[in-house]
Amino acid sequence: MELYGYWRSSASYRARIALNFKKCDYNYLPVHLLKDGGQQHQQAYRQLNPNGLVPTLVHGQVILHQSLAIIEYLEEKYPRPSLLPGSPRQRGAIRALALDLCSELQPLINLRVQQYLKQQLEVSDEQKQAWLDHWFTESFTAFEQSLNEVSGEYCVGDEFSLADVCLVPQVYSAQRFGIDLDAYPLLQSIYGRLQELPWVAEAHPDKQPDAES
Ligand SMILES: N[C@@H](CCC(=O)N[C@@H](CS)C(=O)NCC(=O)O)C(=O)O
Repeated sequence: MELYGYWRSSASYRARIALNFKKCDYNYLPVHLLKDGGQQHQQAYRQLNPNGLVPTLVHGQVILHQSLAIIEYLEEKYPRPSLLPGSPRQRGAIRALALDLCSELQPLINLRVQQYLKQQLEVSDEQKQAWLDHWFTESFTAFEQSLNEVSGEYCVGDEFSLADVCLVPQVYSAQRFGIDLDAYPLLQSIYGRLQELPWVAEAHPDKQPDAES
């Protein structure tokens, strides 16, 4: 199994956590998002992932893009331990929280969006930071409210799930972009607990072969 990714890409980080949780052996193949004009745009890579985004999973004849599709593929191939535990109601809550982060927040703060703001729309660094602050605040305020309803030890109840897989990288990104997390005590305490899990710790960007200081 091969995972094409970038050390501090949140979507790659999600896939790494899921692969580790499922105890899958995989080769990690770095795609540098900034070098050579962005290796994700090179034709050889776009043949694997037409969107020019990481991650991509290759498993035999299977080539998959979209981290949530990759994770659902792993879930179906290797159902135990499950990333969608609990009742239909809990699984619904898990999927909703995962989508809140992966479909609503992350696309707004992605590298290509930030590059477009800077290069095409010529916004200042202050305006770009205001953009990031705004979307993180919108998303994390709602997420904290949802956690009040559905969390236990982890995002949904007391079992690790896909929602936790998605939360860790988004909090890492928030810290990287200097977002103040004081208003989200539940989110912070769950994040702290998640960091101690070995399959999460091993997936940390700083532990990847392409990590830069
Ligand atoms: N929805 C996609 C998002 C993938 C994505 O946005 N990847 C980012 C890194 S987190 C990327 O490759 N960005 C490169 C770019 O914007 O040029 C997924 O979950 O796989």
